[in-house]
Amino acid sequence: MVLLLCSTISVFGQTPFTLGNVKSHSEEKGMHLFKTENGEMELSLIQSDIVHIRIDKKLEENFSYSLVKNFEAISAQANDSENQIIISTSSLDVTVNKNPLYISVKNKDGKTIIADDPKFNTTWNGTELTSYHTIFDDEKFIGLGEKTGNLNRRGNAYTNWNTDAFGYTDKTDPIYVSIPFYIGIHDSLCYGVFLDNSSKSNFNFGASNTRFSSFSVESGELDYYIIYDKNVEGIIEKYTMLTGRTPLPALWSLGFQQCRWSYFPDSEVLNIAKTFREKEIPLDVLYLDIHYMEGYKVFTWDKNRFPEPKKMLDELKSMGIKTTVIIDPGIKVEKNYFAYEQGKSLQHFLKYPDGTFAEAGVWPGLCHFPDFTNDAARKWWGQSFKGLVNDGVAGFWNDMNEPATWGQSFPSNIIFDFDGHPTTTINGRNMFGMQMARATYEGTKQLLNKRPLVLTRAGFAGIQRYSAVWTGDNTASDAHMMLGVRLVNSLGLSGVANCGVDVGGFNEDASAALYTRWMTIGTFTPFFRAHKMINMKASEPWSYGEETEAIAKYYIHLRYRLLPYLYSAFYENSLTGIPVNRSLAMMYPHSDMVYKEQYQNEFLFGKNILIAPVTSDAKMAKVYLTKGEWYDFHNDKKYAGEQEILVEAPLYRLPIFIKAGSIIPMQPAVMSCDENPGDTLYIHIYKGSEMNTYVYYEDDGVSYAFENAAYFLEEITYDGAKNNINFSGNKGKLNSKFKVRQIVLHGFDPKSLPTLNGKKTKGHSSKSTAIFPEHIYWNELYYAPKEMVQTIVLD
Ligand code: MIG
Repeated sequence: MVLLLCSTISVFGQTPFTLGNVKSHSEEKGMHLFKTENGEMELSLIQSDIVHIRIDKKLEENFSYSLVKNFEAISAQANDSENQIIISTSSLDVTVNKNPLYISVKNKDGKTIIADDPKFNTTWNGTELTSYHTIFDDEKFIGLGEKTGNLNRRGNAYTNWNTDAFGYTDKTDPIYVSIPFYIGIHDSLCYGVFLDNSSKSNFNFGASNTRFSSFSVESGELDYYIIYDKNVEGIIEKYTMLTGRTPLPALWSLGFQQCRWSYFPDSEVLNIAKTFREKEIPLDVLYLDIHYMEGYKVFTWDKNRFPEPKKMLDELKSMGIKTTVIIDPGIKVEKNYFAYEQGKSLQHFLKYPDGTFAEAGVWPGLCHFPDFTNDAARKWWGQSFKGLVNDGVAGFWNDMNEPATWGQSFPSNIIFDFDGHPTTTINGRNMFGMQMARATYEGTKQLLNKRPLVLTRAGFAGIQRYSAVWTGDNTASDAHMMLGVRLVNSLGLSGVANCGVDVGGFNEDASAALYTRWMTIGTFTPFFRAHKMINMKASEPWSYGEETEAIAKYYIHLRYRLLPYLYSAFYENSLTGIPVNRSLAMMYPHSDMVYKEQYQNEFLFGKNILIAPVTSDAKMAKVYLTKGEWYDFHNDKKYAGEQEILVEAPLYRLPIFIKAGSIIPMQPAVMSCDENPGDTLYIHIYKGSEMNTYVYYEDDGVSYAFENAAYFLEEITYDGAKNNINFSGNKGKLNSKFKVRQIVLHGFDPKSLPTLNGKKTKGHSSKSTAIFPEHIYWNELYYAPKEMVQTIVLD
């Protein structure tokens, strides 16, 4: 019998119905199977604080690209009574009510974390299957990856369907990447939900209603995980345990990157590179957009524009510059074009149900598309980079992989292999970009035998294992600059730490002020690349006049000084999934202030540096400082936390604050990561009262030797109460490239210098040069700060 939600609602014979009452329950090795009037549910715990639930009319074998492996059920105690079953672990009590079936999850304090709406619970509406949850009055929602809108997603609904969204705004949904994972926050607790289904899904966080939040799939089973932890960091760690973490990126890919649609011919590319060097503006990566190819055919070079690619790439290399080329998924249908002929004879292209190759128009004209969900096709694709790798290309930029095609509609009847679990566009579309990036990553990693740079526009949950993500075709506006900060912060909450935006804005011309401000914010973005659309004003740092150039140069230098700190943050991310850019909501989820529109863009860059992004026209900025004490990075002025402050914020002065007790390693600026930064590592310590441990990590930056402990790793502990700094000694097998370590103390009294590993130290006062060792005053005209920083240097 179908349990009617409301007997009067019936749309053309389709009446929404729920799972209904439990008819039978069985358990095998911790896996509980419930058969109900209208469907089936499997429920298990895969560890004490992660619940795995699957619901469908009839459950079948499941397959997931997002998970790093299959997670088995653990055995948990189950108490079966007439109306309910309670499954208990050391962290959770999961109650399954039987008549009708609905679930609630409580922590050990008896507080409800998440609970089905008792009436709607899990509902079919046509083929759409929805899980409804009671919404808490104070509940907030963060994450869901690359989604526009506010930090707190309450009151909004979103769809996951990878889409080429040129000219998107703060309201456009969906855009390029889909990550069906969010974090709910209420009653001083938090939880995560990961919906593991790549078909189109919808999330409603109390949009147009005050009763429930919900998530649904338009087809297939509802397969989801409820993740519990005491804090948001713990939830992200567990989510990335399920879906994977980002392997250490090449150090050079964290330097400054310059792009444009498109630099050509070769002489123009070399000119850009030389101008960076002449102007002493650091640069590690230059990009070649679609014009480098012959007729937009992937894996080819345009012979007129780039007659000797290897020679050009070698010349760039000698300047310390790596080259990244764009690679689109569409392969031109053209007789005798090797990629087409191979793909055709090996049958690696996506097909229609009648076995003919699917086709769509893109840049090269009519194209076929590799089935990246087929293992053999992925390997073939990966090997196709051989020529480019031999020429010396080190970075691979996967664009248009939503996929984007002229006309925007990739038909729904295309067959995807799904690694032996054939399906159609309905499940394949959202997975296409991620599997393309995977094929690119796996292939180029093998060919290079070094860490490749892979950048993708589309992706799905788990994309962080293969590629960096950029947020597509943004627009040169203040609103977009701020939206970009939120997108990066939200991607970080959703497992993707290595991400960035087109700094300066892709679409439309930026004003000098906007470009300048964006470069200062871009400095604190994990992936730092300026890019510009065809026929628009260029976006090199010197394109907007002298003042902009001076400020951009200063901030890019600052980026390079911070590389030891940034690299250590990526190292931490590779082990824990904790992002590099951290929305304040990650550390302070229960503070109402961090969600206010005025403050929602603030984030920590790494563990210790608070950035308060401001618009281009602002002269002053209101900043909310969270708990603890904070130092203004520009002048060492100390502020108490948990207050709103007003600071000067002209273009050269992005509001940057350092948490008291912080340890921040910095190096002298270099023109590229190929250049030796010199002998001295500067370890900045900001006086505080609490104990703080910092893990400093260093390796060769390019190879995989670190997997065999060829790294330098040291724990630095600063104990404010004991006024002692402790160095653990190297825990790896590699010596540090820095022979000298200089400790730079901020906010300390010269009369009470800290001890070093318990021993007395001497120091000498230094006027201000510590934070900005070489460059802050090189152009005083524009931005010498009024106050001087008082620091003490311990050699
Ligand atoms: O149809 O390759 O988002 O970064 O410059 C546009 C040209 C194709 C879209 C990308 C953009 C890139 C552009 N591409």
